[in-house]
Amino acid sequence: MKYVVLFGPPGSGKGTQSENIIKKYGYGHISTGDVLRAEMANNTELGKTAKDYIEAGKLVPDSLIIDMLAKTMDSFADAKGVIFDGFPRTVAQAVALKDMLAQRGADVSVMLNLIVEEQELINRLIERGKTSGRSDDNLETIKKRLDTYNEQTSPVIDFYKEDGKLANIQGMGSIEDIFASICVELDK
Ligand code: B4P
Repeated sequence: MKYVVLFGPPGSGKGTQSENIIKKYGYGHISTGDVLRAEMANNTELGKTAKDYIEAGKLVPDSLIIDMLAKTMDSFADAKGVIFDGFPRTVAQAVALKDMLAQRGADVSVMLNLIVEEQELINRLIERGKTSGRSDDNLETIKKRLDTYNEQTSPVIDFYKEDGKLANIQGMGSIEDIFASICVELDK
């Protein structure tokens, strides 16, 4: 089974390309952002906690995210592959994922790192904010999310580089062209 980490800054196209991968490869999918938004919509305890972090452009604490992910891992037992979309976002999460997979005799197959210029990220998220209704898609929060990414999330790239799993993907250009580059990596 392939375990694929789909990685990149906010607005780099993780959710967009996950949909394409699911359609073509039939992999299972977990987006920590989607799960958190569902928890927020249902006003659960986790959702109420997550809301404050998300609206401040910060990361939800590792312990909550790791527990959340651990609960879903076994639901993928029969899948052909699994896409981790927006997870891990810290080195501690990357270590936790490695441990969770090792307990199942598995490991991450590849980390797809979507590379997109900062101004393009801002433009995409402002554009998405016009229709998404997402409380974190406004300029002030977008800038904080990018700072959070640069400080806490980008070190995850080195973690996977050292582990021999890093595949850089040019994330600027058409959704189709970017997906074609992703397929080259997944078909290896
Ligand atoms: P996420 O839901 O993961 O969202 P994202 O990073 O904003 O977006 P993504 O990269 O998926 O972009 P998309 O494809 O939609 O996270 C939200 C928040 O949840 C985080 O800020 C954090 O607070 C919290 N969170 C989530 N996971 C966490 C974790 N593991 N630990 C702690 N906290 C966590 O693309 C964006 C837009 O660009 C779309 O409108 C799309 O149509 C457009 N687009 C995509 N590709 C394009 C292209 N090639 N050209 C032009 N436009 C494109």
